[in-house]
Amino acid sequence: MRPSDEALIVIDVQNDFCPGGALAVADGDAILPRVNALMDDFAVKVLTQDWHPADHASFAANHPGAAPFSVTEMPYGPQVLWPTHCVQGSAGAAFHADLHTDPADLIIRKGFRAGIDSYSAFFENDHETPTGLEGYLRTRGVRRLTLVGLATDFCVAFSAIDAARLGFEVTVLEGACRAIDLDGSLAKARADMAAAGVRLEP
Ligand code: VGL
Ligand code: ZN
Repeated sequence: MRPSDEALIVIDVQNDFCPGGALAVADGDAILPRVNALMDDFAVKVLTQDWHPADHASFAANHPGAAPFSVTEMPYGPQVLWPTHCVQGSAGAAFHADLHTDPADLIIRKGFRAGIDSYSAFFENDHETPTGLEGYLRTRGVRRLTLVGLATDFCVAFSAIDAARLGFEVTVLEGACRAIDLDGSLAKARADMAAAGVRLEP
């Protein structure tokens, strides 16, 4: 068992990001055995859940004429317009049935404000509205984080970079993640994580 100052953060292992889902990540479900095994190793375990209202501004369907995967300008910067996914209470927003959710200490939901997306588990996409996860981890005495989940190049990378900037020691286990890889986003995310001091391990 890892010491109590280390936490496992499992990012968005939800049906919509797995094969058959609305924003399926290739092989997204392949990470499940390793993620479940890791949960047994860590004293502190947090799951995140992408959790959008139906009128969410990140959905292409809410921008007449916009194609999924196009990019628009939001008040907080550029935003990819996604297929409608992880709508609050839908089957797609539920955790994958094989994910061991019972051992989790905390489930943190993000992206629930209609006007702003939240890739990171720490801050919404304006990079300033906190989710509360930092306070939870600090008050539990956590200093080191291991991140796994979906998708490597969006929610995992944004979470890892924010965590490193907040002063946590961060490792991403790439073998327990899968990427969307939109227009080179995976290579960019890997470089950005490395530059932020995130340790990338297989
Ligand atoms: C994610 C795109 C939109 C993710 C969430 O979990 O990486 N990507 N919403
Ligand atoms: Zn989302």
